[in-house]
Amino acid sequence: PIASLEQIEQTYIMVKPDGVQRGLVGEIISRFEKKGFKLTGLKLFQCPKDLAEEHYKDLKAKSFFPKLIDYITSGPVVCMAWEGTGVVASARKLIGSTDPLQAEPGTIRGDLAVQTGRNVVHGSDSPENGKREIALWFEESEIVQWTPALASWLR
Ligand code: FUP
Repeated sequence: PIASLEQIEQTYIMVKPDGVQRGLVGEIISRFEKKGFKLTGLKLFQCPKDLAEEHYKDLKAKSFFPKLIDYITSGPVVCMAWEGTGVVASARKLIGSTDPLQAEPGTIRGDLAVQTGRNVVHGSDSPENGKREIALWFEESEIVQWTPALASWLR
């Protein structure tokens, strides 16, 4: 059945600086494309410290918070907005557990990372946070609503 509009969610996915520097951007984008989600926003971006702190504000009290902020701001990230039915939970499954050593093989972290503090990718943990994070990392004009052209280029 065709998904009802209410089931269509948005999630914020980000290739972290280690993922960019290790040349994993294409590989990571590819996993979401192949799964069948729709890309609605994409940019390479140097994150300022205040934005990193806002993004991770729920973790402010954690001992690793300063290191996390240093890591996320240490080089460019690739910011993405993805849309689709159940995309939030599905993207979390594709990404795998926070600790890459616990992440299942076949997941992005399970296949491509070793350390929790260098886990290559971020994905929103709820539809509400998906919306919040997309609004935080993107200008409204950077989000593109589009409809596939029904493979008309094949004819
Ligand atoms: P996740 O949703 O999988 O990104 O995990 P969390 O929101 O719990 O953590 C956010 C980021 O904090 C992780 F990607 C990496 C970092 N972190 C640490 O560096 N040490 C920890 O013990 C837990 C998280």
